[in-house]
Amino acid sequence: MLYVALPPKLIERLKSARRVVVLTGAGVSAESGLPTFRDAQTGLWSKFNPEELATPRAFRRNPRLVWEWYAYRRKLVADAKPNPAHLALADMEKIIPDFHLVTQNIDALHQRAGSQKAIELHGNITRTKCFDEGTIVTTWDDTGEVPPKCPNCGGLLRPDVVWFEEAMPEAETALAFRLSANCDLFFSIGTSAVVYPAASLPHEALARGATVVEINPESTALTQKADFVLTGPAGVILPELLATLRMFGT
Ligand code: BV8
Repeated sequence: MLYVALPPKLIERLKSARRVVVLTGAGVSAESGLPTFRDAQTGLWSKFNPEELATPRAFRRNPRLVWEWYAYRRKLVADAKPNPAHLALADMEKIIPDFHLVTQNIDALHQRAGSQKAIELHGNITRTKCFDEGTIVTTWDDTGEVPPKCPNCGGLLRPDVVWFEEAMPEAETALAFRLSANCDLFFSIGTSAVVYPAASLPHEALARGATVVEINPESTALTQKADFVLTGPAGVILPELLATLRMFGT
């Protein structure tokens, strides 16, 4: 039973699309119970602005505070489950031959839902690296120090995520731009479209003549430019989109 009436013209585009790129943001994890990046923070963290905490400056100034913020978020992520939005995207990857998922999220829920090729632009909260060497660290002595120390150089450990004013991962970013410039259908799902360079991707697709679809319960910085705007939660709209794709045997 379809709950969401997809515009007929979009259904036509879905049937003819050959190269599909999806960009996701924190909104696709909202129905897993994870607060979005710009949701008001709760409890102990309510007095902090995420954009100020997610910076090298904040970590240098107060490494314990930043480490504990990520430890708190890592626990939320570990306790969360992929929701129907993540699962539908994992299925779309299976049925659309040339499909690529680019995510701004650091929660690895796409991978836990079964997506094989998620391109992580902003890193992954489940990975830890040395602040000084940049190398991934999988085990360290639990001396009770917060943050823990790198077993190799004694430097501070940090989450393997991209902070504001930090350089993006080169390979993932170049691939995301190349895919966006060569797709014929681009979805922007669950993102406020304000963080760059990720927010440039749909414009890259538009500039090359792709059709851009936005899925979000609210309007965003992209809404005016999108060809189709499906207003609602990703966990409801994406399963319907998948059902439509299956109906037309894409
Ligand atoms: C860089 C990891 C250069 C950490 C994140 C001025 C203008 C333009 C750009 C800049 C500028 N000043 C600085 C910059 C660059 C800066 C930037 O863009 N700043 C912004 C704030 C203006 N960018 C950077 O610094 C990037 N690096 O540019 O490098 C450089 C080069 C060389 C050398 C040095 C530097 C790095 C950016 C990466 C930052 N890290 N995350 C962490 O998470 O702790 S970004 C952070 O925002 C999250 O990753 C998040 O994914 C991302 C985007 O947010 P959203 O995902 O969109 O989440 P948000 O809460 O905003 O929105 C949620 C949406 O979901 C809403 O629209 C809501 O309506 C919707 N929603 C809710 N429920 C649902 C839903 N949708 C669907 N279904 C639902 N159920």
